[in-house]
Amino acid sequence: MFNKILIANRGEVALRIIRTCKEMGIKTVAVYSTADRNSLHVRFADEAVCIGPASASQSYLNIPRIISAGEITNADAIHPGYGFLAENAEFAEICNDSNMIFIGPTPEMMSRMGDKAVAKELMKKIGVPVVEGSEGKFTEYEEAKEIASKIGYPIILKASAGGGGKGMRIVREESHLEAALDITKAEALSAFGVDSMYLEKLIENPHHVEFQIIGDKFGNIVHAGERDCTIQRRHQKLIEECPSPYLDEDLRERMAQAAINAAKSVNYESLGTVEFLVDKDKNFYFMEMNTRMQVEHPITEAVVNIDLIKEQICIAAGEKISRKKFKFFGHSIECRINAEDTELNFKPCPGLITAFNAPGGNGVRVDTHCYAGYHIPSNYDSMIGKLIVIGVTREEAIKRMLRALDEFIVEGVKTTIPLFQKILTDKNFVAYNYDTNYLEKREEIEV
Ligand code: MV4
Repeated sequence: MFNKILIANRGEVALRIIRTCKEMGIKTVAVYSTADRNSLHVRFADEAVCIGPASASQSYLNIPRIISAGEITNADAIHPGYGFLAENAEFAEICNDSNMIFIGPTPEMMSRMGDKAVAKELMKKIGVPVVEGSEGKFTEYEEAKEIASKIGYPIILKASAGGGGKGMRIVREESHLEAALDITKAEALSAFGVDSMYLEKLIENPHHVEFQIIGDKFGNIVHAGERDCTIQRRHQKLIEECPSPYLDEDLRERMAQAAINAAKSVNYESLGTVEFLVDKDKNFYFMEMNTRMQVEHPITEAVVNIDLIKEQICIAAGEKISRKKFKFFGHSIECRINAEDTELNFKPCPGLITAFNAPGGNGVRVDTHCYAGYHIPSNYDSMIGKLIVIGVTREEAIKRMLRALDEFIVEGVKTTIPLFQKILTDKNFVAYNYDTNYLEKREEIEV
């Protein structure tokens, strides 16, 4: 097992990883920017190294400084968390070459799944359902036009290096295709450095359902159920729940098998997530595979009673998967509480938290790095924390979430708590009568 892990991240996720390390008897090294000097991950780690100024590109994305911090503190592994460098294959390779094990899959697995067009072709080859579309990648308008007219409009253009909704554009008629392709290619070039694209038929009003995969270095691959992340806004998930109310047992079993086959096709190891869209007729389609821990992992932890980060660390250290069959119990829901003004187009509200009370009690978990007197920096995401509840039934989980939201006091900055109170009392939410356009529709109605 590892002696000391450097956590190449900040905020609630850095804290989340430190907590598991402490329980495992592993020492921890925090890295931090000057904006995070007073952050809890700095206080709770055994050692902390300042790696640069506030801007992420000079600190949490600065590979040489993170590697140096690991070397001077004698870390033998690096956990990337989510975001920042978590899906950067080059970073994983540099960690491993510097004799600090990257806690995640191999760089090869990361780059194969990181190219969404390559991953999709691989899935098609092994019989995992994908949306009808282009074969491989293209950049030229003439090629896009030919494919789109064959499959029919509306279509969606996607950057092969994108993912999570970045570098995507819906095109409803041929006359818009050329301009849309130009803009999407330019966006992809500036965001990812490559402008190759693929396209597919647009699935209207889909549901987002993803499966948690766990693989070890011995070829064992299991799933730990699904998460329904259909409530999103501009590709930012707001609410996640497990199990998905949209699946019946038969569909769940078929999707789980497809997710396992997807992971097997690259001999996947570590934690991973296979994301699907499910359409109104309950057809499902592979979208992408994320090669990292996810923000929403605690709802899976709640229903299967596992520490996913412990599992991930053990796998990276060469251990076998601890459990091959999971017993699922109850229903879990997570709300991502952000410092945002929902009445001003979700404008981020960084600043000083003057009063803070995290809820507790039966079936409630709060993952946060915030406290009264904490200053939310403007340089990073605006997440205050995650509120996770578990109940025996979905109905109980919703009631428990409302009770916990009532106890959640955050003063000094605007938060998304009032929005969650509205959504969780909306009869359409309670009846699971919605799709991925739920919030956009609401916003149209409410303005
Ligand atoms: C799509 C789609 C419709 N048709 N692909 C967005 C995230 C990325 N992983 C895939 N995404 C989508 N891909 C086809 N062919 C609609 C979305 C999409 C979406 C998916 C899940 C949840 C929210 C969404 C919001 C907008 C678009």
